[in-house]
Parts: sequence; C-alpha cells; structure tokens
Amino acid sequence: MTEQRGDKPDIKPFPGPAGGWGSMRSVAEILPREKVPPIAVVELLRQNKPDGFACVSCAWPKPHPPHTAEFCEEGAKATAWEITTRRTTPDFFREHSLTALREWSDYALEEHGRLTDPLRYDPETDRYVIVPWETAFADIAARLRAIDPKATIFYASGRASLETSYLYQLMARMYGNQNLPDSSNMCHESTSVGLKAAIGVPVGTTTLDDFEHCDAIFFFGQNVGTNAPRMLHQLRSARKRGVEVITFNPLRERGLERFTDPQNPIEMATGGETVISTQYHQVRAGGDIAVMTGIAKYLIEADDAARASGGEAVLDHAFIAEHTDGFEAYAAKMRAADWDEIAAAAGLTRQAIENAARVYAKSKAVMAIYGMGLTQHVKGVENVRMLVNLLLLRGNIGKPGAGPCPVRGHSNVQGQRTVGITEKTELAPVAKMKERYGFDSPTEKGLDTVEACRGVIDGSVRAFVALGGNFIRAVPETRAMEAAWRDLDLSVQIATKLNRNHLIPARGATYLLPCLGRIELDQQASGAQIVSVEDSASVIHASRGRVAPASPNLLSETAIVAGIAKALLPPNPKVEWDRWVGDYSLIRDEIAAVIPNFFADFNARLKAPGGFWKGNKAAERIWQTPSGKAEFLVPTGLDAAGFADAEGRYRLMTIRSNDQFNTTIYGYDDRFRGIKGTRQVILMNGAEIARAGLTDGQMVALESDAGDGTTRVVEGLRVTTYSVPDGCIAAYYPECNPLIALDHHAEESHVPAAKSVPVRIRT
Ligand SMILES: Nc1nc2c(c(=O)[nH]1)N[C@H]1C(S)=C(S)[C@@H](COP(=O)(O)OP(=O)(O)OC[C@H]3O[C@@H](n4cnc5c(=O)[nH]c(N)nc54)[C@H](O)[C@@H]3O)O[C@H]1N2
Ligand SMILES: Nc1nc2c(c(=O)[nH]1)N[C@H]1C(S)=C(S)[C@@H](COP(=O)(O)OP(=O)(O)OC[C@H]3O[C@@H](n4cnc5c(=O)[nH]c(N)nc54)[C@H](O)[C@@H]3O)O[C@H]1N2
Ligand SMILES: [Mo]
Repeated sequence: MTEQRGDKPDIKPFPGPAGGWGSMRSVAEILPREKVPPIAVVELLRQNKPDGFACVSCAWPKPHPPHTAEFCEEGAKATAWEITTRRTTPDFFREHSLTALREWSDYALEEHGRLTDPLRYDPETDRYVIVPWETAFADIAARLRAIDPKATIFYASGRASLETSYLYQLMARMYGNQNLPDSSNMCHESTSVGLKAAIGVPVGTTTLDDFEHCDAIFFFGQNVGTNAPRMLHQLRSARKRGVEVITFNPLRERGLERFTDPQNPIEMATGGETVISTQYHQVRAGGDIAVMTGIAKYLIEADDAARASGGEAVLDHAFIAEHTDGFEAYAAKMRAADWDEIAAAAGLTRQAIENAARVYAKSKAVMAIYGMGLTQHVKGVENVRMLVNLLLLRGNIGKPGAGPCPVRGHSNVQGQRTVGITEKTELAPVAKMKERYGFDSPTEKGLDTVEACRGVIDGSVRAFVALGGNFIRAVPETRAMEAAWRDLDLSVQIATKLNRNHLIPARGATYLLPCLGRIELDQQASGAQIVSVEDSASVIHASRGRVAPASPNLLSETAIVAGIAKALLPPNPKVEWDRWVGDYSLIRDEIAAVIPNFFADFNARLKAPGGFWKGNKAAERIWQTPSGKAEFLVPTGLDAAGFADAEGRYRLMTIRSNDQFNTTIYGYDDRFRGIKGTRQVILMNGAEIARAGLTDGQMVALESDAGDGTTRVVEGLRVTTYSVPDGCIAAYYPECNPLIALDHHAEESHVPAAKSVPVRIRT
C-alpha cells in the first residue's frame, strides 16, 4: 500500500534562497514520481502562455509578454499532479473499502492518481462501484427534487472555469436557492466585504504594471515564496529599482527574505540572490491592527506637527478632502491610541513600527500586498479596512504604483464570484438572469460556508453538491462535520482525485463524479473548447487544454453540471444546456449578455494575447459606496484575534507548507522552513518551549480553548523550535482543523479565523 503518514522527521534550517537550485530539484523530483511522460513536460512551457493553459495552482496574474517559462515550482507540481499517469480505477475500489481508505493519509489518497469513472457508493459492500453517467444524473435529480431546495448546498472550490461556474450558479438559482458558498468564504471573503465597504469594489485595484511604478511595498501575512511564487519576479525587479519592501509576518518566510531567479542563468551560476524585504517585522499573530494603528498614529501626529510649524504636510489633504469620508473620527482614534498598548498588541517595539512608518511617509506610491494573515481572523475585515485607511492617508489608491493587492488563492476563485457564484443576491446579476431566462429566482440570501456547516451539523441541510474541493477537510470543526455528513440524503462530489471528503458517505446516496482537468483536451460537439478564468488582478484569460484526458470515461465539468441541470430542471427553451455544452462560446455569449459591464464582446476580447482587464472603478477613483467616497473606518480595538490572552493559552496559526496545495499534500518537504518527513509539528520559540516546561522533539497534543464546552483535540504533534513570536505557535492546515470551533470566524465575512485559534498544549 502506498500509505505514508510522513513520520520520519528531519528538521534543520534551510540555508538557501527561495527559487534557485532547490526549486529546480523539487520540480525534477516530482515529474518522474508522477510518471509524467517527457512529451507532457512540453505542456509546462505552455503554462500561462497566450495559447496555453492557465495554471491550475494559484491566481497570481500572468505578465504579457510572458517569461520564457511562465511557471514556478508550485505550478509545476500542480501540473504534474494533474497530468500524472497514475490512476484510481474501479478496480482500486473493488480492493479497498471506504473504511480501509479512511486510514490513508491525504497524501496517499491523491497520490494514487486520477479518478477514471463515475462512481456510486454501495453501502452493502462499503465500496464505490461504477455507475453510468445518465443513471447518476437521473438519480441525483430525483433526489434533489424530493427535498426542499433550500436544504441543498452548491459548493464550489475556486478552480472551475467561468463557463462552468456560470452554469452552476444558474442551475442553483433555477432550482430554487442561492446556497452558493465557495472556497472564497474561507479565504478572501474578508477582502470582498472589507474592500466593498471601503472603496466600493470587492477586489484589489492593482495590476502587474503597478510593480513598475511603486516606491514601497507593504507586505502583510502572505507567504509569497510558497503560495504565489511567480510574484517573486515582480518583487525582484522592484527591489532592483530600489523599492523598499516592508514585511509583517510572525514567521520568517524565506520567500520574503531572499530569492534566486531559477530562470536567470547568471544568478543560478553565481549563487546571486535578491534580498526581498528591507524591513522584516515578526508581528504577533493578530497584531496587525495594532501595527497599522501605530503607523497611522505616527503619520497623523507628524502631519499635525508639520502643520503647526509650517512644514511640509505628511498626509495627502487634497485627496482626503475630495475622495474620503470619516477621516476626523479615525484620526482622533489614532491620536488617542497609546504606544505601550500598541507595542504590546503588535509584539513589536514602537521604534520598529516607526521605522516602517517613516518609509511609508516618504514614499510617493505604495502597494499593500496581503493574504490569509490578515483575512483569517475574528477581526479579519477590520484588518482589511485598517490597511485601506493607511492607503487613503496618502492617496495611495487610484494612481500608478499604488493600491491594495489581495493575493487570491485558487486560480479562478475571483472569477467565480464575478459570474454569480455567491450567496449574496446583490452581488449576482439575479434580475438580469430572471429576465433573460424567465424564472422565479429566490431573493433571500443563501448560506455561506459557515452557515452551510451549521446546517449540516443541525440537520437542516439535506444535500450537498461540490464542484471540486475537499469541503469537510477544509472547514473547521472536522469531527462534528464528519459525523453529521453521514446523515445527509445526498452527497455529490465532482472531482479529479480522491480525497477525505469522498470517503464520508451520506446516508441517502453518494456520487463521486470524475471530471477533466483544465490541462486536458476538452472535445465537444463543435470541436476542442477553450475556457476562461480571472486572475487576482481582474484580468480574464483563455485557457486551452491539450493533454489527452486521464480516461475516456471523464466528462468536462461543464458537461457534468449541465447533465445534472438538464435532469433536474423543467425544460426551458431559453436555457439550452446541450447546445451550450457543445460550444462553450455560446456560454460566453450568455455571460456577456447578463454581465455586459465586464464581459461585453467576451468572445472577441478573449482572443487578445494576455487576455483583457475587466476594469475597476476604485482604480479610477470612482467610489461605489453609499457616500460616494472612500470610507475610513474607526477600529474597535487593537487586537484582531478576538479573544483575550491567558496563562497557558496560545494563538495557533494554521499554515501551509511548501509541499501542499490546500488539502492536496504533494509531499513531506517544507523545504524553506527546513521541516522534512513530517507534518505533525508545532512550531514554537525556544524560550517559550522552556517556559512551558517542554523540550524540543517532545510529542504533545493541542486542545482547543474555545471555552464552549466542546472538547477538540489533535494528538501526536512534535514540539519544534522555530522563530515564532511569544504566545504564538504554528502548525499545519488541514491537520489542525479539528481544533477550530465553527463559531470562531471573522465577524462580518464569516471567514474561519484560522490564523489565531485559541489552544492549550497537553502533555
Ligand atoms: N503552493 C501553494 N500555493 C497556494 C496554496 C497552497 O496551499 N499551496 N493555496 C492557495 C490559496 S487557496 C490561498 S488562499 C493562498 C494562501 O496564501 P497565503 O495568503 O500566503 O496563506 P497562508 O500560507 O495560509 O498564510 C500566509 C502567511 O500569513 C502569516 N500569518 C499568520 N498569522 C498572521 C498574522 O496575524 N499577521 C500577519 N501579518 N501574518 C500572519 C503566516 O506566517 C504565513 O506566512 O495561496 C494559494 N496558493
Ligand atoms: N485551518 C485552515 N483551514 C483552511 C485554510 C487555512 O489557511 N487554515 N485555508 C482555507 C482556504 S484559503 C481555502 S481556499 C480552502 C480550500 O478548500 P477547497 O478548495 O475545498 O480544497 P482543496 O484542497 O483546494 O481541494 C482539493 C480537491 O479538489 C479537487 N480538484 C482538483 N482539481 C480539480 C478540478 O480541476 N476540478 C474539480 N472538480 N475538482 C478538482 C481534487 O479532488 C482535490 O482533492 O481551505 C480553507 N481552510
Ligand atoms: Mo484560498
């Protein structure tokens, strides 16, 4: 059996830079392991190219013209993972019951290879058995018709194309609900809520061009070397121009420290490397509101002093007057903040924060790049709003080289929202769809991810359809979710590879429907199809797959969604599922008609090499907020964690390794952090280990300290010395998700607060 739990720890500091030879070796290792034939390696070179496919890993924008090889170590791994020649066939399921497979690790399950045939769970034998596609569609439809539409969830992980996503949300709404949570609910929903309220758009305002015009970059809680490595090229050239990069991150992440460009022969030969961060501040988990309060306080007070003495203003008063609302209340709060309290909450000295503030004060154009370190907190939305406050102080939105740059996760997560996968009525073109297709669309808000979990646990959710992803493994409260899942009437999983969620059957019926990946040739009635995705900078690209499908019995995601929809919904001459699947350009015509502000002439514009930018009103300084201006927010406090410190209570950050994509575990080598052979670790600083009476290498358990009476424990974790601020520990996601209480989420956005989970250590 290929079971491998990764129990051979080999932990030592990694001396190298991000990129460099280490990344080349890592790519050279995975291609043969996945038995990727040499000819398919040619596909790597087509990654993120005008006539190639959009990488299935992260959503970082693709430059135009592209680099010779517009891919990175992580993209190469994701590609190898998808075009692997390994297969998980019906024979495999004859050999292994679900009970047996539940003992397998996340790694072993996916490593076994691509799913090949549609499957239905047989409770008699505890096995998946092959089922004809049409039988599956008919039975799924019959079961969905038998329950209240409000009791069904249509989840989407952020990978499916704009075309599939549009059909998916149309199906849900025509069926009768807007229960369309997607992975974004666990991710950048704090951005979508925070930016929308502050500047009137739910997405970042920056594009790749801004890297060429900024003179400082502020970097909060995003691990670029692992999670968006292609950005290292833009950071490297910005650094070569002398741009300052000021980083706030509790961990010293290698990609934020230094980088060797694997595509630069001179750097590779000479061991040349670029220092990325010019200041590196190891903020306490949840300490960013305090940091940003300190920076703002410094700027506002320096400006007060300059105005009193007739010196040069520090703030952009003209911008503030013309474009913003709420400055005075915010400035008063910043002036009143106490430096000792700021320093304690940030875990940094006043001097360190002032050093960062001085760079901000002298920079003409500042980009603010951020990730899960800001969004996944109880005060995650406030984190985002504080960042916008800071940008507004010096007019750093809507000019070259400036603006917020949230780094999105899945390769089409932002685009799925754009074409209507959302539980919020006001964000989807509901009225337009009603008019075009003539159906009675539900208007009440649907369930988001946390609400969907609540519904599964309390039994009000009866059916769950997943367009990709590994929902149970990615959400909090793993134990209760797994138990309650077994009581569902229906679970439908559209997937490429086997994962933990597929092994928890529903009481009624469970289907596992295998689909084409984006790298594969998608042949339909009108010929080979292209699809489209939207990246983190709102650029929409075409993607063409060419590799032969993993099995002749796969369907495209578009065909699967349409197959279910056609069986489920009454015939409607305006909704032509079969024709649309036969020619995806017809789906793009539908999208263009329903969302013309972004997609007018969709098919024509998609032909442009490098894609097209869908535009952004805030970037033009048009503020689509109730006041018509950009809004300052007065923060409620200094701590984003949402719980008090207490003796023996730690703030657990659940983080990603360099060898995983979310719940997909590529291997057990977190190279940059020097943690190899195991994922069962807690990272903790040496003094803290001693204070707690522990020793490095000791095995301990973590227990949730949510204080709600539920016991949540994860055992078998190795205490590992690592540079982490006092009071904070780090451990891997998804292994530690059982520790997160479902109610522990960002207040307004409901993003699970995975970066500050209250826990205690048990020996
Ligand atoms: N290879 C690879 N690429 C990926 C993914 C992957 O799993 N693997 N996942 C994709 C997805 S869906 C997403 S959303 C993105 C995620 O990419 P990121 O946003 O980088 O997410 P994480 O790695 O979870 O954590 C980000 C960083 O936040 C820091 N951090 C933790 N707590 C705090 C805090 O309180 N304050 C600050 N300032 N920093 C903090 C951590 O140390 C870590 O470096 O990446 C995408 N790309
Ligand atoms: N504790 C903690 N929890 C977290 C996070 C954290 O930082 N800490 N991060 C959160 C974030 S940011 C996110 S985005 C979520 C991720 O949550 P999800 O998006 O639900 O999870 P993934 O692990 O990305 O999903 C992996 C599965 O997707 C399927 N898949 C892969 N490619 C395709 C495809 O092309 N089509 C289809 N149909 N299926 C495919 C495969 O079967 C694979 O097993 O997790 C969240 N959970
Ligand atoms: Mo994400």
